[in-house]
This record gives sequence, structure tokens and C-alpha cells, in this order.
Amino acid sequence: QVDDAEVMVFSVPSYACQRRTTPDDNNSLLTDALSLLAENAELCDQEGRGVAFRRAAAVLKALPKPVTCMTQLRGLPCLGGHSLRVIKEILDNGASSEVESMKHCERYKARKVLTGVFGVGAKTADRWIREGIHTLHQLRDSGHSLNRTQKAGVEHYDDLNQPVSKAEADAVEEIVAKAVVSVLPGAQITLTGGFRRGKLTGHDVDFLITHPEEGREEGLMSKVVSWLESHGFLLYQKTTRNSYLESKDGPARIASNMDRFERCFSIFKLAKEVKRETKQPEIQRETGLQNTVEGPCSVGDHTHIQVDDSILQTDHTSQSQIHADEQRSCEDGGLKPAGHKPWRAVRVDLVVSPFSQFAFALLGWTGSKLFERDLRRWAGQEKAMSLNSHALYDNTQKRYLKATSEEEIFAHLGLEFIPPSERNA
Ligand code: TTP
Ligand code: MN
Ligand code: MN
Ligand code: MN
Repeated sequence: QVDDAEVMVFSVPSYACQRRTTPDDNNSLLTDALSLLAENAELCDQEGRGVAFRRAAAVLKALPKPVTCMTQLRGLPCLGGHSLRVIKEILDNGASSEVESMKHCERYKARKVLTGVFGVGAKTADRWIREGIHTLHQLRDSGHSLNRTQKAGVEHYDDLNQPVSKAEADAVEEIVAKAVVSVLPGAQITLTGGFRRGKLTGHDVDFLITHPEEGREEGLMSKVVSWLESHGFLLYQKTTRNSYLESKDGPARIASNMDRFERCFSIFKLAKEVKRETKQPEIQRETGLQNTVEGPCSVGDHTHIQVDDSILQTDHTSQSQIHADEQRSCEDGGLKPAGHKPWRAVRVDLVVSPFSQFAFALLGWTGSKLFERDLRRWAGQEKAMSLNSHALYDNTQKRYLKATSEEEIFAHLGLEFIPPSERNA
């Protein structure tokens, strides 16, 4: 029996862009389960179901305290029947049977391994699974010809499936900054994506590049890429040119959340810091200071021990541990044992924006994805406006609303400003 008067009932606005969501999570047991269901739906190419579970998880993530009973959830938005069933089962039994059986499902595991390859989406993975391909070894043996992106994805599978640390992001930023000022003095780079939101790890590192004099940014990407290539920092890159000016339909009508900036999806070759003089690696690691690229670091549901010279020197890392890690990385799907290479592969996204669109590009590339989705939904449904990473159009006034900062865009939209660190919906 629960006395309603004593239960803390939560209240949350329904659009993610109306909420403050910090990177921490008081309900990770529940949100992890719902995120897994979302991921599975996305892997099955069921985007609508995926979004529904993402929304439910995001509402719980925004709560100030752990949920202890269903009564507290009364009146909360975005919690559908399916999500509520899952939540109830976890509150009652500590786990969801649906999620647990999904985790052990062969098809789910195969989808995860195959879509874990950079350049492989849900449709390709499913086609392979129907042919009986469940692992990277089977993929290699199948003789399927892979495109250039997928080849790079397989080649760097283990590195790319290991989260990028903030220290590594900082190291990448230093390299990109150097490249950018070398090819165009006065150009500016800004860290975007999850790291701008204060996340401690990410699946990649995102940057936005611009120049305060409109037009000077033209042709900048190819120069930056050439610089990076000639200095040996790129393992892979695919550059797409700016298609914004060519679009006939105008920026307000770009339907998808794909923008038209000049961009580069790349894989960086990032040197691992080798500290031969290091006496107390354990302490260094805990402070998380400067270029502590060395592990072991806890990664999702399993721990990777990063093997490099610095860790070979630590007396607590035995050869058998290293061997165990090599085995694990093979079981994970990697084709190669964790090598002793002095570098690691890191996914990096570069985007170039004209200065006049910078605020929109910054807002659009900071995320989270659900926060972005709800910003656009808010604009359309509540304000009769169209927002994308290039511009904001007022459908009532039939004109573009200019902005030079994120704050101005929130103001145009009639929203309280939410800083990046609170956009982790
Ligand atoms: P991601 O790098 O995919 O995500 P993230 O940085 O939030 O999380 P992670 O730590 O896993 O890397 O995307 C960053 C933002 O970029 C996201 O808000 C969506 C935006 N984006 C676009 O606007 N257009 C695009 O074409 C892509 C791929 C992303
Ligand atoms: Mn792994
Ligand atoms: Mn990112
Ligand atoms: Mn990215």
C-alpha cells in the first residue's frame, strides 16, 4: 500500500528541448533497458518504435531522483504502455525479461557486431545475417566485397568500438586546430557533439569550422584534409561538398535532419602517449590528466585493457592479462588481436559552416539527437517555424530569422536557453 501523499510525483515537460538533462543519470537501470530496446528497434529498421523508447528513456533520465514506484510516474509524458511494462518489471524484479532475452538473442548479437562496423547499417547487416553471417570472421570468409568505408570499418573494428576519452578528444582538437590555422589563419574550430555537452566519452569527436569573414571558409575542408593527410593523421576520409547553395527548394524545406554543409567523415591515427618515466600510472589514470590514453577503461558491458608500452611497464599488468584481452577482442568480433601498435584509430567528424549560419550549425551539431529532434518538432508544431542546421524560417511571417548565437535561436523559438551540458536528453 502506497500513500499517495508521501510519494514524490515527478513532473516533466514533454519536449526534450524544454528540459535540462545533465550527463548523469539517476535511473540508469531503467534507461539502459529502454535504450537497449530502442537500439534493437533501430537495428530492426523500426525507427518509430526506436524513437518511442528513446523518448521514454529521456524522460526518466531527466528525473531528479531514482524512481521507486510506478505511482511516481503518473502524468509523465512519453511513457507508453510497452515502456511502462518494462519499467514495472524492473522495479518489481530488478530486470526485464524482454531485455534479458534480447541480450542473448543470436540475431541481436549478430546485428550488433555487424552494425558495429563503420559503414554498415541495419539493412546491410540484415542481408548478411540472412546469409548466415553472424561474425566478422564469417564476413571475411564469405568473400563479400566491401566498400572503402566498410573496409576501413573492419580494419579498425576494435579501436572504433572502444569509446573515445575526453583526453583523446582534446588530443584530436589540438591536431585539428593546428591544421586549420596552418591552412587558413583566423579560421576557428569548435568542439561539438557529445564532448561539448560535457560527456566523458564518445563514439567519435565532432568539430565545426568557420571563419569570421563570410566566404573565406570556401574550399577550407579540402585544404584541412590535405594538411592532415600529408602529416600522416588520416587513416580514412570521405569528404562531401556543400550542397546548400544548389538546393532549389530552399533551406526551410530540407526535410531530413541531414544538413548540406561541406563535411568530412574521417578516421584519425592518434598517437598513444608513451610515458616511460611514469612511476605511478595508477594515480595518473585516476586524475584523468593530460593524454592518459592508457587503460584499462570500463567500456559498456566489458572492460578493454589497452595494450601499449606504458601499460606493459606497469607491474600489475601481466602477459596473461594481455593474452586474455586479445582473446576477448577476438570474441568481440575483431579479426586481429589487440596489437602493440603505438597509435589508435579514432572517428572524427569535421563540418565547415559559413559564419552567417554558424549559430544554427553549432546548435544542430551539439545534439543530443533527441534534443535536436524535439527542437525541430517544437519549432514546427508549437511555433509554425522550420529549424535546421542552416537557418530558422518563420512560416507565418514568411521570413528567415537571423541569429548570431544559440541564445538568440532559443529566444526566437520562445524557449528558455538550455546550455550544452543540459542538452543530454
Ligand atoms: P554524433 O556524433 O552521432 O552523436 P554525439 O556526439 O551526440 O554522441 P557520441 O558521443 O556517440 O558521438 O552526432 C552529433 C550531432 O551531429 C548530433 O546532434 C546530430 C548531428 N548531425 C547532423 O546534424 N547531421 C548529420 O548528418 C550527422 C551525422 C549528425
Ligand atoms: Mn569491444
Ligand atoms: Mn559525436
Ligand atoms: Mn559525429
